[in-house]
Amino acid sequence: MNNKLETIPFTIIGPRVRKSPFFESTRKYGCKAYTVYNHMYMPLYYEDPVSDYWNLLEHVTVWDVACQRQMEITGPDAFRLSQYLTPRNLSKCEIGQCMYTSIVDENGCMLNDPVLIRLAENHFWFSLADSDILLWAKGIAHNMNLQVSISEPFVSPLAVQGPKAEVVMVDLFGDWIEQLRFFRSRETELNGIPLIVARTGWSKQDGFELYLRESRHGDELWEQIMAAGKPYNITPGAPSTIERIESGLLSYGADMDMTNNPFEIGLDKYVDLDQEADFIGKDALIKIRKEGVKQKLVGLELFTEPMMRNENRWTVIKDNKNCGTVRSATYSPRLKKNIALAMVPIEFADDGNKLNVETPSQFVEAEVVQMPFS
Ligand code: THG
Repeated sequence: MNNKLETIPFTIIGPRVRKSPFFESTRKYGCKAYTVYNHMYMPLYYEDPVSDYWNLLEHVTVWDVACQRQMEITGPDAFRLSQYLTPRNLSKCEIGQCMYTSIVDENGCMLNDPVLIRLAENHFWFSLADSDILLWAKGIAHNMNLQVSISEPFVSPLAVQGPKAEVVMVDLFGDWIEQLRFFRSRETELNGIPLIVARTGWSKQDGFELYLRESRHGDELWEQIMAAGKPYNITPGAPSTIERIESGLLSYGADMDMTNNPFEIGLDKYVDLDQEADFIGKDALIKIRKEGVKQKLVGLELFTEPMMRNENRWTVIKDNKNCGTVRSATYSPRLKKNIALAMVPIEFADDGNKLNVETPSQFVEAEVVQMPFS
């Protein structure tokens, strides 16, 4: 590929796509690229994707992930509806607990993979990936005649991620941060800014998400975290494509979509088909579990020089036949190899299987490897 011939397309910031309460801060701190997620601008990187990645691995980074919008469900039937929306067993979810869930349709196919927080017995936030689940939930609730209120409050997560996230958070909030377990949350405030702090986030480098309840404090919250993180080399950052592929964290729309079921993408352990409660897609998922899946999302190593372009959806080839698709790919600076997530037929999904991948510029040898990559 001749890089000189490439032009870099850009996106104009306009009023139709929403801005997060941290948007002005992200501009001020030099965000160089945004994408759109849940109809909102989301920062992609500041220095460059690789420098931002090292900042995440070695220090601590602050991410504007306000685009992980909340679907709030309250009212007497809030538990019933929330459980009906997901194959995860919510009777095991304590108040204050978070759960990684899937939302599937009647065929057991993925509509979203939110992180849920149970705020009270009948009060849930579904922190959504990039699809319009509020409409789906409203339709379901209306049809079932449930006594619920479903809305999108203007609550905005800000992530603090990296090995030094904990020390920054302790300096800001106190020692209780050390006791906050993975996927637990607590209501708190920071100098009068009401927040929910959870030990969650889309990286495996440890970290927290601060759910901002009052948008007008967005830039103030950002600045306070930046100030507290100064001794620890804090930098602005964003969800890192490189780190999340290394860690095997999935991206809705990239690695999976409405045509995939949770078993194909390795979310088996978040599906409870033996629970008593009914949920959308239960019969379909029971059938799929019985029959087995026909394809699977696997890790691939691609044997070629570092591939810096991240366009994916390349064709996987076996014996001159198309047999799957690369869904996400990146060069890993840490592992010094090209890694990818690819959907392949089940007969080629075992570790060690040799495949090929056709990118726009080359024909690459590849091998199925275990995830997380190492
Ligand atoms: N945080 C919050 N909301 C979100 C995301 C987030 N909504 C959209 C998107 N990210 C959802 N996707 C994921 C994917 C993986 C995880 C979280 C959100 C994750 N997985 C861990 C794992 O796979 O090891 C742990 C899951 C568990 O054990 O419960 O963290 O990042 N608020």
